[in-house]
Amino acid sequence: MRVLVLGGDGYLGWPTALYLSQAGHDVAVADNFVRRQYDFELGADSLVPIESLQVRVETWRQVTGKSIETFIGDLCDAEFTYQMIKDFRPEAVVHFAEQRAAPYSMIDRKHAVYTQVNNVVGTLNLLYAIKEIDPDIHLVKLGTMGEYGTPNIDIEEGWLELEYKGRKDRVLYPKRPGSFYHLSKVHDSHNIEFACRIWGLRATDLNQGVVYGQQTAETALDDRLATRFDYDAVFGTVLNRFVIQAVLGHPLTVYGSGGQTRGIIDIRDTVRCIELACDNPADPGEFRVFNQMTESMSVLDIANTVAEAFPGTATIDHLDNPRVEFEKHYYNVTHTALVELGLKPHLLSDTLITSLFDIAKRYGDRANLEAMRPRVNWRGAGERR
Ligand code: NAD
Ligand code: USQ
Repeated sequence: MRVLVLGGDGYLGWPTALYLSQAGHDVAVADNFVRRQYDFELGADSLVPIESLQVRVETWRQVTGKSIETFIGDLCDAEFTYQMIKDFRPEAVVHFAEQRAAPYSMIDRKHAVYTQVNNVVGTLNLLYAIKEIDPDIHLVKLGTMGEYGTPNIDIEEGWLELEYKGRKDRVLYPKRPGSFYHLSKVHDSHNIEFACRIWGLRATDLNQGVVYGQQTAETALDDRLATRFDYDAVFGTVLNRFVIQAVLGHPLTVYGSGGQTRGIIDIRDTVRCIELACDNPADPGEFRVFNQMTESMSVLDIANTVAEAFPGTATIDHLDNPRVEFEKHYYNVTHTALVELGLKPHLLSDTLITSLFDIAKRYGDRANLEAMRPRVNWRGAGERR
């Protein structure tokens, strides 16, 4: 299958492109490298060094003999987006190419506006390009579990069967997300559902939980194929941060009591889920939602699990929560659709955590401890203009 991976230079897009290429698909990646610019802006960097996209692709060719085509440009540039779809003629488009950090979107007005414009406009350009060039293309879009928030009822896979005053309907699951970033994903979901409904497009919205891990079988083939390993308080995600903090002798930074519970998933399952979604496309006109997570854990449980697996001493620090979120809440998520398609989840294990400790140790001297403390506060006034 011809698969175009948008955001193919990022933490998840790059390993996904390699996984699909290794599985025999014809793969192209697109990116505008804005993720590398956020690092310059924030004075942060991936703990594991990453090569340029050109070196990555050339290394992949040397190691496997397989080629990956590249498209360098911005999805918000409609001309670029249309031309790329016309040139590559994908059967599936996997869309990772968004600003994905909740704290980044909460820095101030400018970053909130940037995040929503980048994410919503990029996706809208893509929907139009698909509709006008080849409406049969299957859009596989990365959404997020955080779109739902933490409602006091079970979370279903995107849709809810509702009975109200004696009448029944199937409605999009009500959303109450926790950042302007997460809201951008809700806006995307509505736009995509609308495009499926009015133009008959086919789409799968993957509401993914927090990803952890750094290696896949393919990225491990050569150091130059490595993907990012972020630990800073803006882009570092919780489990990866705790692993790196333990290795650096930094207290594990649990925000508030740590009772907030999230869906999590191993990066090796992420890449497999994408392949499963591509191999089993949505029907024309169908807006399909899968909850792409394999287990739920509270932040404190994640911290305790990492601390217990750590061979030395790891301490836990409860910081004042910089975010506005429930720390005590109900959380029960349906996530069976991908398993029914064949996913065999890697649940969080000491073996995986130990392998992450080894990676963190190897590159620990690159860490900047200044980047560890959260500086973005949800209640902050932000930039005034
Ligand atoms: P990332 O920031 O590492 O990768 C995103 C890539 O998209 C970057 O390389 C960036 O340069 C590119 N990009 C952004 N805007 C673009 C634009 N307008 N045009 C072209 N390229 C653009 O993020 P990631 O962690 O790989 O996440 C990928 C996707 O998965 C995101 O949509 C994110 O919301 C979703 N997701 C991530 C996680 C996680 O834990 N990392 C969890 C759930 C969902
Ligand atoms: N947290 C801590 N300490 C930390 C970092 C985070 O307690 O040092 C807490 C946060 O307060 C939050 C939880 O851990 O309650 C998760 O935070 P996170 O930064 O790991 O993840 P989040 O902001 O939700 O965003 C990440 C990705 C995003 C993706 C999302 C999936 O950056 O792209 O959409 O995970 S989900 O959370 O399911 O929406």
